[in-house]
Amino acid sequence: MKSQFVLLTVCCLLSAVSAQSWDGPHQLTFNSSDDINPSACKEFLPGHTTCLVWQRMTAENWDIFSRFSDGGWTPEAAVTTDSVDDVNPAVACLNDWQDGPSYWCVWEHRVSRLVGSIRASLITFGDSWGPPVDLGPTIHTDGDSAMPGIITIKGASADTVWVAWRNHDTSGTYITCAFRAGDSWSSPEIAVMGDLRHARLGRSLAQYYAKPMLVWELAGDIWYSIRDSSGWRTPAQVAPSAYEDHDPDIVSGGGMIECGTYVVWQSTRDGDTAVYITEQDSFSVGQRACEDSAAGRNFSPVGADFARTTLDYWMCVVAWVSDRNGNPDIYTSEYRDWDVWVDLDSADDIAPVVTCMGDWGSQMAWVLWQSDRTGNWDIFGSFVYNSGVQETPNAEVRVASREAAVVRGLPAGATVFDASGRRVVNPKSGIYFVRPEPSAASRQPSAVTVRKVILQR
Ligand SMILES: [Ca+2]
Ligand SMILES: [Ca+2]
Ligand SMILES: [Ca+2]
Repeated sequence: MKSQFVLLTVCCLLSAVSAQSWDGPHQLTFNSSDDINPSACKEFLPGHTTCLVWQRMTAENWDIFSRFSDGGWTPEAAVTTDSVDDVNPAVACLNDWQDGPSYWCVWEHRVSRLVGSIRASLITFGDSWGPPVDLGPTIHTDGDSAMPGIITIKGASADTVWVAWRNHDTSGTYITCAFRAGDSWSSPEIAVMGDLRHARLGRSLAQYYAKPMLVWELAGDIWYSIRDSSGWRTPAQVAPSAYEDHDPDIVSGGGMIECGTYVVWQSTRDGDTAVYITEQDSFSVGQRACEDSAAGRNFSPVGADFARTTLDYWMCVVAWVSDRNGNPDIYTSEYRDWDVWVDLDSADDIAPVVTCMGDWGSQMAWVLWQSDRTGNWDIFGSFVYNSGVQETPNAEVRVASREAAVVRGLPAGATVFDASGRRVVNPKSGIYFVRPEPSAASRQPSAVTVRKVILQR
């Protein structure tokens, strides 16, 4: 019994240490009205300025507000305070790594119970939000929403801003998109038709110039499409499974940096409601991103590009909600910690988003979410720093190539790592890095090649 108590105590200490890697929670709204639906830049941001937007019930309709992290958080700035409901904001950053960044905020502007438009407004950091621009119409019914998303795509001379939203009319349900190249917005175009839900916009895997990418849910499966110059590609499925797959998100790669894109979502494929993530160069296989045992239900996964690891490519932060402690709490997995709680307040903590920023010396991730712990909904956030981990000449874990071999079962004695270099004791199907048992003649781990494999059970 004593040893069990000691073990339990150690586990509690380890858990506390892990969670303390997140500094917070910091309360970011203080209005006694409801502040909900936070959103923040998905792009990895050079410097230290990201933008948080959310909606607040004021004067009996919803309005959009913003704050900027600039070392601390700037005072609130209204994006729109007009007399109809303005809901579901999203924001993206235009940043040339030299001047002050600019940000586009988009949201649903509900003119009536059924009809509205997608509006966009621009701000250069330090100025005020500009007058709103209508990007295109929306039709919504009770309980559904256009949920606009926005992302910037780095170009040779200027960035392109892409916006996508869910729409429907008598011809069916579809995703509409519009883009801004130069000084004007394009007319809306239909990206994907179908009885889809939970569409999210991000960037595809790319070398230097990414392409817009959409994910969505259709009849319990996850699908994606990428837009080439000729239009949106034929949709393809993400990590097919006969079980229920819901609520995908795209974890975008960095702006000027060569790095990939992941898809995260929730699935019942292991018999519980859990969060899964693909590899950055294959959307065909998912690996679990949360605990197996006593993990409760895990849902609403989101992510952002983050940090360089010993595997010499970029890893991401994924945040989600888990109710394993009896109420919704915020959890994350990131490059060094697996299934870490960010906040365990007994209130309802939901709707997380992730935003990451920094320079080559230190990188910072914020998880932002809404909580009702104050007696009304407010926005809270916690942050973590990553000083970066450099590849060293004698690093034990290294990748020989980015190509993965498909294997069924692993060689006896092999050591298995996940994409962030953590050892995996009982790997499920997924993408791993395998180091064979060194021979007696070669006990130097650095002399052993690590192979990337797709493990199929
Ligand atoms: Ca309003
Ligand atoms: Ca909670
Ligand atoms: Ca509030």
